[in-house]
Amino acid sequence: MTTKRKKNKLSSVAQVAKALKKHKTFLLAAHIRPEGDSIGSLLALKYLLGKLGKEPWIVSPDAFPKRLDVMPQNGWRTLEDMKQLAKQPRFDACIVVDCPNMHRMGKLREWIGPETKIINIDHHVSNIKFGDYNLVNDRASACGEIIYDLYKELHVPVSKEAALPIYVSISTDTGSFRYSHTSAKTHRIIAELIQSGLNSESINERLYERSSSHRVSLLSEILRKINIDFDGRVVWAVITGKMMEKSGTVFEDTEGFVDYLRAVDSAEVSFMMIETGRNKYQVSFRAKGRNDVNRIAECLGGGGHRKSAGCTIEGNLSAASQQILSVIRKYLRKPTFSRPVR
Ligand SMILES: [Mn+2]
Repeated sequence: MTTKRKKNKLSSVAQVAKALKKHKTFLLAAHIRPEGDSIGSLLALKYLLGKLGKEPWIVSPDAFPKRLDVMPQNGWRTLEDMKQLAKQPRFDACIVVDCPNMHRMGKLREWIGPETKIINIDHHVSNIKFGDYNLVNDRASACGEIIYDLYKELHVPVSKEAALPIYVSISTDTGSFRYSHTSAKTHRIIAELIQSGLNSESINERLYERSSSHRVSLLSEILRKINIDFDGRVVWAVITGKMMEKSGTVFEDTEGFVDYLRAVDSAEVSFMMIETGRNKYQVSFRAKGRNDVNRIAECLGGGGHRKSAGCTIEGNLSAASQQILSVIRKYLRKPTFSRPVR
């Protein structure tokens, strides 16, 4: 359906700003199971397009996650909500954020007709530049940072309502300004948001200090069952559907758990396998130092960033985990695999 698109061509912030001015009705989309960067970027884009007098529609295959309710949910539509509408909107353009490929959009892909322009805004190194416009900057700490660039390019002041989602986007995707690609520019953007009145302390409290007792009890079970391999260089764990059921948790409650594995001092590569269906696992990878988990995830049909990536894998637990470990073994052994730290 997208055969006529000029793929693989990068676009500048100015070119995408021009495209935003050109069109009227926009579908704003992110990946399935959206997290802080996706949702923050979608909301900040929605305010930006509103200021330009456009008609933005955020549509997601998923409901708004409760743990991100520090951000407003009004205007968030699920595919189910869209089905209830008497008249379906026609979109001139679709802005896809935080998606390395269109597959990550899930069922939302079906909403993009051949005449709909695709504006791909992303910071994944694995992005395949699938859009008519590809504003892909793998140096950006979060998509929210690229949306901020669009505000500047279009001379739209970052209002208080836009500052909040931009902050959430950057804060969550950088692990509170700890991970790679957290740059001087990242901190300058945050300084500007705080200067304009954003209360980062209360936002952080609502984002990071509200684990339910169910989540904590699931975490305690996982931490008792971590696997340490390759002389401590690889640390991994599994969350089964049964464990979630027993603790009264759901998939979104597991967000951030992989970072506890990464925090083990000897861990160079860590991964968490989360059972999402029968013999189906969502795998999150994290790397420390010079390791590149994007490569590992790509070998398994996924992708992401150098320090944080993911894939889905099918098969029974022992076969699936062995498959992952064998790919990791391959990359951990190759010294040429590491690239110099920028
Ligand atoms: Mn992101």
